[in-house]
Formats: sequence, C-alpha cells, structure tokens
Amino acid sequence: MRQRRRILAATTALIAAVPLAIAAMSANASIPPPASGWTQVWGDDFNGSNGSLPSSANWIIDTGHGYPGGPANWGTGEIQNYTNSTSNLKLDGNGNLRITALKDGAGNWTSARIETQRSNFKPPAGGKLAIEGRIQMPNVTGEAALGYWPAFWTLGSPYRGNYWNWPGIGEFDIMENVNGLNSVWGVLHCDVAPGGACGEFTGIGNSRACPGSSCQSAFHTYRFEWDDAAKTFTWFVDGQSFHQVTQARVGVNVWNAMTSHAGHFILLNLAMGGAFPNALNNNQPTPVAATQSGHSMVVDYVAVYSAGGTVPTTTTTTTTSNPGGGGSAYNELQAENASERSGGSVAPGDGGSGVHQIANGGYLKFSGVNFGSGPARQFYARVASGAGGGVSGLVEVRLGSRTATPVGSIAVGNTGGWDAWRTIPANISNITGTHDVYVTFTSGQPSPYVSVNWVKFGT
Ligand SMILES: [Ca+2]
Ligand SMILES: [Ca+2]
Repeated sequence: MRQRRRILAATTALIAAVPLAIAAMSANASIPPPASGWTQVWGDDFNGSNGSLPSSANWIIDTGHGYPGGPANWGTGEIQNYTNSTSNLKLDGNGNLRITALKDGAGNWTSARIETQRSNFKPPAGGKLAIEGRIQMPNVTGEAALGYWPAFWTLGSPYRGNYWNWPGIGEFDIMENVNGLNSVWGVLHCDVAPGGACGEFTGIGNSRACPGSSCQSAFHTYRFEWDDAAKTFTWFVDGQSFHQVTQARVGVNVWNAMTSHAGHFILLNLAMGGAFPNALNNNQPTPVAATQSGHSMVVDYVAVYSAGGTVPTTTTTTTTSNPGGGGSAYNELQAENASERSGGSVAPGDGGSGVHQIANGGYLKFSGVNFGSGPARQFYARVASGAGGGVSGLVEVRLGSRTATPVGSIAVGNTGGWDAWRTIPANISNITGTHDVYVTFTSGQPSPYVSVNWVKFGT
C-alpha cells in the first residue's frame, strides 16, 4: 500500500526549533452537525469508558505485521507489531480514541490499526461524500519523533480479502504525517504501481502546515470530499482546501476503477518506520534510538456525510416564469424567479425565498432587463454563505451571454452561515438600455459557496 512519498516538505523540519507551548484543545462534546445541505451517514465519537476498546460494531482491529496472505509489513515497510491491547488502542473516557506507539525493553515497537466494518462509503450518484476526522497527531517533534507515521485514510472495498489489487482499487490518504513535522499530506493512490496515472509509488499528493497551532500540538479537522457530479476529490484541513484531483487528471477508466465498486473503508493507524518516514530522514531507517516511546494519535471523532445526489447541481437547468423579465433593473430581480437557472435549489430564507447553495458553474438568467437611460453604476446581490474556511467564489454579472466578459463581480466567502444574509455592492461600468442579465458563479473549488435571494442595480 502506501509506499513512498514525495519529499515535499523536508525543510519543514525546521519547525522543530519552534517552541511548542500551546495546550492541546479538549475533545468536542459530540460530532458536529452536518453543514446545511449535508446529512451525517455514519460516525463514531469515541465515547466510552476509559480503557475500553473502540466499538466492534464500527471497527475491525488489525493485528500483526500484515493481513493474512497480504504483503509483509502492511506493504509499506513499517516495522511495528499491531496489537489489540488497550496499551496501544483505547478510548480515553473523555470522548477520544488513543492509538499509542510503545517500545519494549528489547527494542520492539507495538501500536494499533483499525478499519471500519463498513466498506461501502461512496457518494450517492451525482452527489457528494465527505469523510472527516478531528485528530491530534502524536505530540512529539525532532529526533524523538523519527519514524512516527500517523494516518487517516481509505482503501477501496475490493482490497479487503484480496490484498494484491492495490492501487487500482483506490486509496485516499486524508491525513498522513511523518517524523513529527508540522505538515499534513493528502495523497491519492490509483491505477498501477510503479508508475501509472498516479505516478506510483509516490501518488498524487500535496502537503501544507496545519493552520494556527501545529499538527502535533493541537487537534485539527481533516476532511476529504468526493464529488460524483464534479468528478473531483478535494482535501481540507480546518476547512481550508489544500489539494484536489480531477477525473480529467487520471482519466475516466482509472477514475472508474476506484469509484465504481461498492465503496471505500476508513482506516486509522499509527505506524512506526517505513518508506515514507525513512524518505524524509535522508533515506536512513526509522525509528532511531532516540525515538521516544509512548506518544499517541488522538482522535476525537470520525464522521461521514453525504449531500445531494438526485440531480447534478451544475447541470440542472430549470426554466421558470419570470415576473421580473422585461422589468426594471432597479427593482429586486428574485433569484428564484430567474428565466433560467443552473445549480443550487430554490428554498425559503431571508423572509422570502432564494436559490440556495450554488457552486462553481451555476448561473441565473434574467431576460430583457430594462436599465433605461440610467446609467447603472452599481450592482447589489443579497447573499448568504456557510462555506467552510477558505472556501469562496465569485458572483459575476454579464450582459447578453453567460460567456460574455463580466461587467462586475463580487467575491463571496463565509458570511456567518447559510442564514446570515447580506447585501453586497459592486461597482459596474455604465449600463443603459435593455439586456439579458446573466449572474454567473465561478469558484476554484467544487463546494457550494453562496445562496442568492435577489440581485438589483443602482445608479
Ligand atoms: Ca469525541
Ligand atoms: Ca428571493
């Protein structure tokens, strides 16, 4: 499986020199409710008494040095023995799972690895799936951290019981980290190895430092979104997107091989040693004599959410009556009454109704809008956004065609929630006469980022 990683962040070893005095945040009381438009489909909050094992209804505990009949050392070169001992794997009584790596007097390492009983996590056709975990990496850095390799990831269901069909069945590394570096790696493994569409054994990855507090000193939220409509995989840390792979990049056949089976299962493990930590230790073996025993990966929750799925949001075109058609540019043009609409869905809000949760590629058309002699110099949009941190996009105005050059635009990020409505103005060049007005939605990421109640113009 996960073999070798690209060496993207060797220089981040310098972070070990920074004092790490920030206290770890405590566990959440519960799995957070889904964002608007999403439904929680599975989760484990790891509540239970101190010293108990995680729920056997949810999790399989992997033990030893590999699956029976599978690759040695779990296919990665990691050296630890996985056990089901509560010294290595337990609930802490405060709502967290703790996986702890331990070295015994003879120098042998033990740790733990679990995987979900369910192996059918996938988005509804045309919808989205999000896999999210709130995790604190082992709180150890520098030489004492060499060889630590915590991971939160998935494998395609056909891997279970076969063990030799990697990477064609797909592997999504939602969070990986080695050697106590302040970095999260997100990686896709696919197709064949070595080489192939994902450039194995490296995979298609990216990394970044954790926002705010380091990955080691605090909990962070790691999220992976699989969008079956947009055909994208997107990686987030604390709501900030840092990696995306599109179907176009790997090709339809490779994409289908990792998405058209029953789905994926989710894994949590804390490995010691192996190809990835060794690669970031100047290709020298890890762990080393100075590697400290007893540090834990702490997991507050793992949750799986889904959204949409009946109709791909970016290809839905609805023709409606248009009370504003032929009307004045200076009255509110109601989004829900647009002559044409692509994306989002009509729903109540802001004391009326609007088109909610529009993503990249959506648009609204208002036919025959009369600007008179104006001239109009202002554009206003009544919008709300509950988009995650770092998620944003543009609301653009175009005349005559939805591919015309925009005459004005508004950048929209989180307004404080999907019910937090604001009127945002933008300057536009002088407009007179009668035009078909297109309001278009453009973003570099696939998540819905804006709801619109109405738009209007001013002089
Ligand atoms: Ca919890
Ligand atoms: Ca409205």
